Amino acid sequence: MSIFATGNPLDKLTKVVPVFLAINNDYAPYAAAAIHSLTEKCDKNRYYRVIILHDGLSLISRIRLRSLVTKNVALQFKKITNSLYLKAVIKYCAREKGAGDFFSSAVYYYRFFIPRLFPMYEKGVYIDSDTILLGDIGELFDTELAEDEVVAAMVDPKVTVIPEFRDYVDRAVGVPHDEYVNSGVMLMDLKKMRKMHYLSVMVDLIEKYNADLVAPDQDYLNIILQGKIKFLDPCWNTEPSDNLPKNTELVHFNLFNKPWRYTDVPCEDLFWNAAKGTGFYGDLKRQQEAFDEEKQKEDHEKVAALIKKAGKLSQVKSPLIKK
Ligand SMILES: [Mn+2]
Repeated sequence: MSIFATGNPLDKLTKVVPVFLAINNDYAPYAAAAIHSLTEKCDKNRYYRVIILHDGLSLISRIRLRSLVTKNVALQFKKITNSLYLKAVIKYCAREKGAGDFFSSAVYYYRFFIPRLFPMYEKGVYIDSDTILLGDIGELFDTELAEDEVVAAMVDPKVTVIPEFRDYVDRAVGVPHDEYVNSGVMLMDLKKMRKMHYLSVMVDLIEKYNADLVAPDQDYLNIILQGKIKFLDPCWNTEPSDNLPKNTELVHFNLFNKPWRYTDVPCEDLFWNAAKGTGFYGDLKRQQEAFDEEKQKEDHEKVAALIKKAGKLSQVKSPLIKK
């Protein structure tokens, strides 16, 4: 048995690249496509450990995800179980919801449990399950952070182009829109996050203000780490388009036009090629076929409600903004 197979406390010695995803059972098929693309595009001479944070997965999901392991990519499941922090997040997510409450699952916050739950790692990469890799994730892991930088993430392209989001971020979140990052792809300095008690700081904010926000986990990240974020090259969190920049390393199907819902969307081939290598392909095809006009209408209404909510919240200054 190789050292690699003996578990993660030794990962530090063997310089394993830890890559985290956070999913519920519904996201398992998309995560599988992302992981499959990772195994195809990673450096075959390095070792990687994909760690899936979840809130309960079916047996079939586990079997299909497990079958994605390769000689140099290990896979591990970690169920996020009860803690005072999780209870606070679940309570916050369960508060009365209105139209435009898009990100209301506790799973969105799991990425910020990583520093506490994985003390054996000093650094880690987090990727959303709606991503596809075109390059080696190890290169993102190798990105150097300056002494005062806690995470590396990319300025959110949707926020720059949608006026309601831009105003919301500038006024309600209180972070200049050209510094506001997307939390879907991050290099995290776990040591620094532990040192500053990131999770505890976030939960304190959640409990103190119970604030109504558009993208809470991401808004808190930007508030807590303002001025301590390295801005990643856009190649690591690229929007799907028919003319992808040549240096694209990762495509993020963020917010709209998910290829498992719609046909004829940019970069759908990248997604389906990756999905083909997973046990979920048939399920995903059926899911897309079942996404009829009525469901598409619902989806569009949800997105419109999210944008409207951002516009409404941008009218008031959030109590979260430090005076
Ligand atoms: Mn995403």
